[in-house]
This record gives sequence, structure tokens and C-alpha cells, in this order.
Amino acid sequence: MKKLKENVRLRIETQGREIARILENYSDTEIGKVTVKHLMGGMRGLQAMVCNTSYVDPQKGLFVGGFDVPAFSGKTPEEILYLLCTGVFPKKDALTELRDELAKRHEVPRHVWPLLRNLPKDTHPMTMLSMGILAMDSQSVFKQKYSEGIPKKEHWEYTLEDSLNLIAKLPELAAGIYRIRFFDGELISYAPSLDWAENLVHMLGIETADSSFADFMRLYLVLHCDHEGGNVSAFTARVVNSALSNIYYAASAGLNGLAGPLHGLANQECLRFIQRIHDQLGKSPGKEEIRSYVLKTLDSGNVIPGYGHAVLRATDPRFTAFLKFSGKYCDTTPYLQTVKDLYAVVPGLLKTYKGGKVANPYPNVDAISGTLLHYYGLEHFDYYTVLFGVSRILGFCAQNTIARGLNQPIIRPKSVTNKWLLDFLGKASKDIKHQKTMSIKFPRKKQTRESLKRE
Ligand code: HAX
Repeated sequence: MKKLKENVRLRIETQGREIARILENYSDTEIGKVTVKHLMGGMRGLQAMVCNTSYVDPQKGLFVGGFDVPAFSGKTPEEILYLLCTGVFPKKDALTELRDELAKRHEVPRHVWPLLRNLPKDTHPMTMLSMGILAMDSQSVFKQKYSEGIPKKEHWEYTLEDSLNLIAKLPELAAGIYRIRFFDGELISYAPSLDWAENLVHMLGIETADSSFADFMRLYLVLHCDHEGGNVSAFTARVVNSALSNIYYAASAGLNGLAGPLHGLANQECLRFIQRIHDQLGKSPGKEEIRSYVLKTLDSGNVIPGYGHAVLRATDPRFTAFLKFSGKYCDTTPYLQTVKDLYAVVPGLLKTYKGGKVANPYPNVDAISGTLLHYYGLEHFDYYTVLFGVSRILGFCAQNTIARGLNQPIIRPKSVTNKWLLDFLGKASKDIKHQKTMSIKFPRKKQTRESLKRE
């Protein structure tokens, strides 16, 4: 992995110089304000951290290394991993080197399988993925080297080493979970001639008539790779790794956040939602019937899965990329038709729902991804977030390798109590009253007695 490592080193050096320059000149410069709403509202919109692997523009969506979704969605997951880590796409020899590295490291340690097999049969596959990864922490090179006392400047090298080991094993681990959880537990062997995504498809062992399954899996694993630093899973992974917990701990923790229905689990929830529509309204409901169903769902106090976003304020370009893919391969299924009908109906309804309270009425990536997984024969909804997780670990690994290279400190924001806040606000409101009095006493413009009275 000489080339990847060299380019990661270059990126860390460049970013290190940028950070030094920023800190030297602007350490105490304010870039925004913190409001009470930020404190009470999940810090939504608060700019409080830096992440350079990717960026989400509220209108244009995800950018990875400066490339928007249409520009990077035709690439392979290996190319995206390289891009996330280095900021550039790999040349042919660097890509071959990375693929060979991943192939060399593909094997899941043996002790992981009995652990997964011994879990209750109804364990959620996300629990299995998180536990499988956590169990591999025994192989952490970072942990070993840290206990030997390596200098701080080498932390990133062993984080990268752990990251490649972890990423390489994900197809075998994720496919194994599928086989254990939903079939007879017999595992399918890794095929050295296949790439990362193809191997995952191969080891799942799903009989599908459609040869575009591997292409779809590549697209799926590319589109879910990263979504800047503040989302629940990436942020959790960053916080955990900032304590110098190794990447296995960090990835496992991040996945536990991804497993929530407001985050990664939404893709299984979306297909469930569509299935319920079909159960109640038949396989080809009209738009009016769908509209009533959506309204009923909203009235019952439930969210419409796959719609809304904390950052995006337009249709997620990842949704659009999947829609385009489906147009080429599988446009005619009833589920996809309902995805399209929901897209025609839901934004209009959410725009006015709760007096326009929904910040983003448009679909996110989850509104379609599960439907496509189902088309390719993945009928176990509970498994969908595992594939999301496999992809998102690319982002976790890149973000944390770079953070270690930049020696970023432990993350530890300060919390306050209600009492502190009430005292502070009481004092602030007195200050405001005081300032008002002062402005009356010393008006800037010449004012008449009448205008002062009005004020
Ligand atoms: N349906 C109904 N109501 C919705 C809604 C939706 N799809 N999206 C937001 N709202 C509601 C919120 O529940 C909130 O209501 P309350 O104040 O009564 O609690 C109000 O609109 C304002 O919320 P917001 O500011 O628009 O959204 P948030 O940033 O708080 O939350 C969520 C963003 C994605 C969690 C939210 O839109 C949601 O729950 N969507 C449905 C679930 C979903 O699709 N999740 C996947 C998101 C993408 C992702 O992370 N994938 O992993």
C-alpha cells in the first residue's frame, strides 16, 4: 500500500500546514454564534467541527473530494476509498495495489464466527456486524503499537493499517452474517478474482436472474460511503477514535448509531412503508390513494421514512442516482412505481405539514435504496442497514486516519445546566435592557423629544 500511504501522508502534511496557518492567524476569530436553539435542538446547523473527506451542500448534496454525486457515482468503492483518504482518484497502478492489499487481508479471524453463531437467532444483523467488528479489535495493530509506545506522529500509519484490515474483511463478514442469520449458516468462500463489491455479491449467494446485481452493489457501496462529519454515525466514530480507541471500537460505535430508525435503519423502514401501502391498497395504488395514506400516516404522528434531512434542502442526488440506475435496469416493478408516486406526492404534503415545520420535504437516499435491494433478491429488510454500514465504514476509516495524522485532540465540548443557562439568560436580558436605556440617553442621530417618546 505504498502509493496509498504516500498520498495519505501528503494530504496530512498539506492539511497540517493549512491548519497551522489558520490557527496562527485566526485562532480567536468568530465564525458564527451559538444560540439556545442549538443547545436544545441537537446542535442542528451549528458549525463546530472540520471534516475534509466530504461535504454536503444543502442544495447540491454530497461532494467527495470536491466531486459531486454524478461525477463520482460511476467509480468503484476502491476508487472512492482512495479518494476519501487522499483527495484524489487513484492512477491505475495505485488502484491495482489497493485491490491487491484488500485481497491479501480479506479473511475474517476465525474466533468471530462462533461468536456470531451463538447469538440468539433473532439478533438484528446490525448487532452482529457491530459485534463482529468489535471482536476483531484483538487484531488491532494500532493498539499493539500504542502499548509499545510509538510516537504520536505514527498514529495515523497504524490507523490506516487497521482500516485496511477492517475494510478488506467486510465483504466476508457481512456476507457471513447474511448466511448465518437468514440461511443455514454455511459460508461461501472468497473468490480472489473478484473485486470488493463483486465478492460481497458472490458470498451472499443470492440466486438472482439479473446480472446487473454487482453493478448495483458497486453503486450502493459508493453512494453511502460518507456524508461529512456531523451525522450520528460518523460523529460517533470520530468521538470514539478521538480518545485513541482503535478503528474497530470506533467503527462498531458508529454502526450502533447508524442502526437507528432516524438514520441508517430508514432504508429498511422505507420499504416496509411501501409494503404496507401495497398490503392495504393493492399492488398498483393510484396517486390519490397514496396521498390519503401519507396524510393518515402523518396524522397518526409518524414520520414518512426516506423524506427529510438534517442538512439537505433539496432532493438527495444519491436518490436521483439510484432512480437513474433503476430506469436502466428495473423500472417496471410495482415497488419502484410506488417510490416514484411517493416522490410525486410527499414533498407537496410535507411542505405544508405542521405549518411548514419540516425543513426538507424531499427524499433522501433511503427512499429508494431498499426497493432496489429487494429487486435484486435481498428480501430480508433487516439486512439492508448492514450494507449501508459496510459502505459507511470507508468514510469512518478515512476521517479517522486523517484525524490521527493531524493529531486532532480528544473531542470534548462543554455542556451547561438549565440553571447555568437561566442565570446567563437573566444576566443577558438585563444587559439588553441596560443597552436600550443607554441608546436612549445617547442617541446617534439627532432626535426630537417626540421621536424619543415613540422609542
Ligand atoms: N415525516 C414527517 N415529519 C417529519 C419528517 C418526515 N419525513 N421529517 C421531519 N419531520 C418533522 C420532524 O419530526 C419535526 O417534528 P417535531 O418538531 O414535531 O419533532 C419537524 O418536522 C422538524 O424536523 P426537521 O428539522 O425537518 O428534521 P430534523 O433535522 O430534526 O430530522 C430527520 C431529520 C432525517 C431525522 C427527519 O427528517 C426524519 O425523521 N425523516 C424520516 C426518517 C428518515 O428518512 N431518516 C433518514 C435520513 C437520512 C439518513 O441519515 N440516512 O441514514
